[in-house]
Amino acid sequence: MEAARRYRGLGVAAGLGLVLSGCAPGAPADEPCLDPAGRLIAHVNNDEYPDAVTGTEGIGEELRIAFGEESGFGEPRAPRDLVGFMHRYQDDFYAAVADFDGDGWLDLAIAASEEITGDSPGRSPVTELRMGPISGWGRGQETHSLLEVHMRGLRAVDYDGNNYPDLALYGYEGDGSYAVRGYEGDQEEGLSYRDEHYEMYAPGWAEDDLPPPLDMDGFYPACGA
Ligand SMILES: [Ca+2]
Ligand SMILES: [Ca+2]
Ligand SMILES: [Ca+2]
Repeated sequence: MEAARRYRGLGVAAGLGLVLSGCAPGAPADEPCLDPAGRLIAHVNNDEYPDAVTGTEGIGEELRIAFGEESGFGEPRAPRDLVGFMHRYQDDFYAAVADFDGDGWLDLAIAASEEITGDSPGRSPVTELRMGPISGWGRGQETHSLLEVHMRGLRAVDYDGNNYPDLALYGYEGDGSYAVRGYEGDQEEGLSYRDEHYEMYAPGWAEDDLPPPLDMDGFYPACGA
């Protein structure tokens, strides 16, 4: 609540700028930053209140977005809440956020999967990249399809250390095997799939197999710094 109050002044300025320019959303006025509690404070949707993102270090199940409101941050929303009405009754949900195309708005990678049953992988009904700003219920400005795999994890990473966030996907390949696949982010191309990040694993834990999560401290300044 404290953080929302502290950043509101900047948020109001951003809202005003949009009204005056009267065009499609430009970059948000405030750069994302890390607050003392380690939350990523950024404009996720295109309103005047900064939002708080947490849980970026796991495999995407723990991601939460608390949208800013007049009275502070609202109830954090989980990937299930953001996936869309049609798919919220799937079994498992994964999401990762980062500005994958470098336009200043956080983008949402999101997947909904059924449980693994039997040896064949099937494919997840939702494997999408939604370009920000992202609405409070997870809708983006544009939606792109990610690889049609049986998703078991999503994480924002940095494969090449080039200051653009990348995306690692963890998927069930069938016969008890899992694979990590990777996209690289780029300001001009957006995310592009890269064969060289394909790695196959026998049964194992996603958290051990995925590349390390994006180093938030390295990517984002401290709020107010
Ligand atoms: Ca907001
Ligand atoms: Ca973006
Ligand atoms: Ca990168």
